[in-house]
Parts: sequence; structure tokens; C-alpha cells
Amino acid sequence: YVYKENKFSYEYVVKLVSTLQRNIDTKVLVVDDSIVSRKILKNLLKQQLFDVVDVDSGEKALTLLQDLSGIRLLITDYNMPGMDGFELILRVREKFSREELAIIGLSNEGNESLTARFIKNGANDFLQKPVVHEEFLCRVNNTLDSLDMIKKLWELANLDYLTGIFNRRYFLSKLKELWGTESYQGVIISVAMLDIDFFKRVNDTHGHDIGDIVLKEFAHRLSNKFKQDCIVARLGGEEFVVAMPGVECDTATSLMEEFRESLLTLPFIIDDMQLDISSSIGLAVTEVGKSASMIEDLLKSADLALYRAKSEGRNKVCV
Ligand code: GH3
Ligand code: MG
Ligand code: MG
Ligand code: MG
Repeated sequence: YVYKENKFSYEYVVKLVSTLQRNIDTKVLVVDDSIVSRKILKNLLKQQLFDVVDVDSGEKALTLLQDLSGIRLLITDYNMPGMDGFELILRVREKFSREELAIIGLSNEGNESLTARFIKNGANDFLQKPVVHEEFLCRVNNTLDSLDMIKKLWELANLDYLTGIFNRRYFLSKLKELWGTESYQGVIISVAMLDIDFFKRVNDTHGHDIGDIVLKEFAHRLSNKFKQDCIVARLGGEEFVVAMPGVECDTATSLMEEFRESLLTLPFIIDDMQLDISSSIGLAVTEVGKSASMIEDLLKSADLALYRAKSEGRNKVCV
């Protein structure tokens, strides 16, 4: 409609549609002791298609945030009986970072230092009441745009672009994190490296696009099989890795045997073609310890075991 009326550019309309689409899936919590204020804010947010919940106190907001996950934006008044908006954000920030839950503070006090105090203590933005409607909505959308951008950056840095599972960078940083965690010291950890057999043939015979579909399906199956504490990642090409903290060698071996078998018993069917896909798997086991060089040794051992699985005929698990 706005486009047809020739009031806005095509780009503006595209941006508007994507903002509204984002907003439909965005839960916003409004905290204000004034019923009038709550009503105004709620109506404004609903115009922008947000999914809005409101409460009249900081205490209720905290309970709601604990019970109702998925809230992405908290809009809070400053002056409220009981817990004020300032205390509320301090409490909220103990649990939620600026990147997972945005906060916008509101106050009708003509106190300029309040703005800085709010932002320094975890608010993403701050507005004076009564809010200018247009400005309020711009700031709400801007704040959420930043959150979206941070999420996108995080995904670009940590997820594999083709398969959507974790990438090498994430895998290594997660292992390092584990090595640095007190409660993991001495815990057994198994690491499996998987390499698809004769994958080049898949590309050569069926084309690169079909090869890509195989990689996606393989990644999907692997991350479905190894959930919970396991870290599943694509190291690159047709090479994958699974870290299994708390899993002993015997268990890891049989889990990997199961996975290897399942590739044969549940064949890959793409475009009505059945492709025979198998994988060679190398396993290494150690105990999480103090020295970071152990990570390198662990991965090297898994790689050597994989190499053995290849040279002993492929479609095999070696430890
Ligand atoms: P082996 O059993 O010894 O592992 O043989 P292989 O053919 O699987 O191994 P090789 O290392 O010779 O070939 C791996 C192939 O994977 C070569 C490369 O073109 C292909 N490849 C790497 N990344 C991608 C990708 O993202 N998509 C597709 N379709 N192919 C990829
Ligand atoms: Mg108030
Ligand atoms: Mg390879
Ligand atoms: Mg291969």
C-alpha cells in the first residue's frame, strides 16, 4: 500500500516488511506501575505487531522473565513502588546479557544523569516520558536491529555457512573453554573425527550441488545423534568432529559404530537417487586437564586414528 501510494522508496518498504516480520516473533515485556502509561506503550507496540506482555511491578517482571523465556526486549519505568526500574535492570543483568535481552528505561523525572546511570548499568537505551510516539518506536526497532545484527555476526563467526552446524572456530574455542572450567578437570572426554569416504566421487558423478546436499544431510544426522553435552562441528570440506565430554572410550566407540552403520542402513536419497555414503571415523580419548597443548595432542590422535581407518579400507571406526 505505502509503496503504491508512491510515498516511500522500494527499499524503505522492504525494510518495513522485514521489521514487521521480525516484530511478530518478538516478545516484549512492559513494566510500569501506571495503568495509563502501560496502555499507551502497549498500543504503540501492538501497532508494530509486537507480542506484548505487561506487568505493574519489578518483582512481577523478574518472576515473568524466569518463567517465560523468549522475551527479547524489556521496557521499564524508573519510578515504581517496591523495586524501581534501576534495581530491576541490575537484577536482570545478573542473568541476561545486553545481547540476549535488550532493556529500554523510561522516566518522567527531568534528571539527566539518570540516562547515563541506566545505560552504564545495562540499559540499551533510555527515553523521557511522556514518550514521543514516533521516536519511541524508532528506538525500539533500532535496539532490536542491533540485537539482530549481533546475532548475525555471532552466527557468521561460529556456524558453518553450508550446514548450519558449528564450525572449527567454535569447536576449538569450546574445547578451550572446557579445559579452563574447574568442574571439568579430570573428566574423561572422547573426540571423534569423521571423514566421508570417496566424497570426491559424489561431486564428480552427481555434481557439486548434490555433494552439498549430502554434506548437509550428513551434518544433520550427526548433530541429531549427538545431542546434550556433545559438540558437533564441521571442520571443513567433508570432515566433521564430535567431542563427547563424560563419555568413555567403549561407549564412544559403540556410538560411533552405530552412526557408521546407520549411514548404510538409512541410505541417502536425493532427487530420487540413492547414494551410498560411508564414513571413516577416528577416535581419541583423554582426561580434561590443565595444559592446553593436550587439546592439540587429542585432535592429532583422533586424526591419526582416522588415517588408520582410511588405510585399513574405510567405512571403519579406529581408536
Ligand atoms: P577419502 O575416502 O580418502 O576421504 O576420499 P575423498 O574423495 O573423500 O577425499 P578427498 O580429500 O580427495 O576429497 C574431498 C572432496 O570434498 C574434494 C572437494 O572438492 C570436496 N569438498 C570440499 N568441500 C566441499 C563443499 O563444501 N561442497 C562440496 N560439494 N564438496 C566439497
Ligand atoms: Mg512510575
Ligand atoms: Mg577429507
Ligand atoms: Mg573423504
